[in-house]
Amino acid sequence: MNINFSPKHIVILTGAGISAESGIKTFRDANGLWEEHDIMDVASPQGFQRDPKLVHRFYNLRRQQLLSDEVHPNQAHIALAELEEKFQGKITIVTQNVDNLHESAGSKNILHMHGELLKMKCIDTGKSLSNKRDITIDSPCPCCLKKGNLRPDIVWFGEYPMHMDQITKELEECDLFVSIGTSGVVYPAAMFVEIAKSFNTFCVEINMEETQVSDNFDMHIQGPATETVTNFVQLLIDKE
Ligand code: BJW
Repeated sequence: MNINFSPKHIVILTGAGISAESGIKTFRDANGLWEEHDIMDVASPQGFQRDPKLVHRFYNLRRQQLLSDEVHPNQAHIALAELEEKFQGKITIVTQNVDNLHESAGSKNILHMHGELLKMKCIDTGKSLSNKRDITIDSPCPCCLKKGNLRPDIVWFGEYPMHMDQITKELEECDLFVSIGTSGVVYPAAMFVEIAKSFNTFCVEINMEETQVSDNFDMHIQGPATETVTNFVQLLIDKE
């Protein structure tokens, strides 16, 4: 494993695989979240309209787990935070994850493209508010005071991901793109490697296994994130 240049601007895309070793379930692996739930029931605006109680329960349970003592950032999150601290150039983490483990590890420059578990949104105004509590269909919205007007601040299927202008700009400007622990099946994140490649950016994929987009990368590093990300970060720090 080596790269023969010193990058100045790194964009790192993370997916559920980076948080798997912190005890948070991925979506599509065996025993993943989508084995227990139909995707469109819990992660679409139509599902929420049909059964808001079910959707609130799904996100309440995930929020409770995130806030419990059992979940902590792992070595991969910590290595990325150390990289941001030591690296002379620019590091941007674009995460599809709705957990806060990059923040807890100490990373600063993070774009949550699929929203955040610890935020809720007023359905009428779209205003986003911090939230650590369960939401129910009877919770009054602190913004408009109406009951039943709160939803998780999460990007569901068919909705436009957050920060896309900023992400596209960063993908056009970076000289190293690293994708960690994502299956590459959900768009637009799945096409970030193609955007980066079209600007001749060196692209690295880190995953437990080959994905359906592996062939688009210049380098594929296989293994658990806690080992592979730590080793890759060390390589980048040694180049400094
Ligand atoms: C490890 C590991 C370890 C495990 N170490 N690795 C037909 C064609 C193309 C597109 C579409 C289509 N029909 C519809 C669409 C669009 C749709 C889409 O992509 N659908 C696909 C399913 C086909 N996308 C959308 O609707 C998005 N919006 C949109 O496209 O707007 C229009 C637009 C167009 C162009 C530009 C801009 C906008 C919105 C997508 C919203 C996704 N939301 C979810 C749920 C909400 C968040 C939540 O509840 O948490 O986001 S779905 C779910 O999938 C979640 C994730 O962020 C996302 C990605 O999953 P991820 O992270 O890749 O997890 P897994 O489980 O799939 O993979 C884990 C990986 O880790 C595996 O590879 C393992 O091997 C690996 N791994 N342990 C290293 N220890």
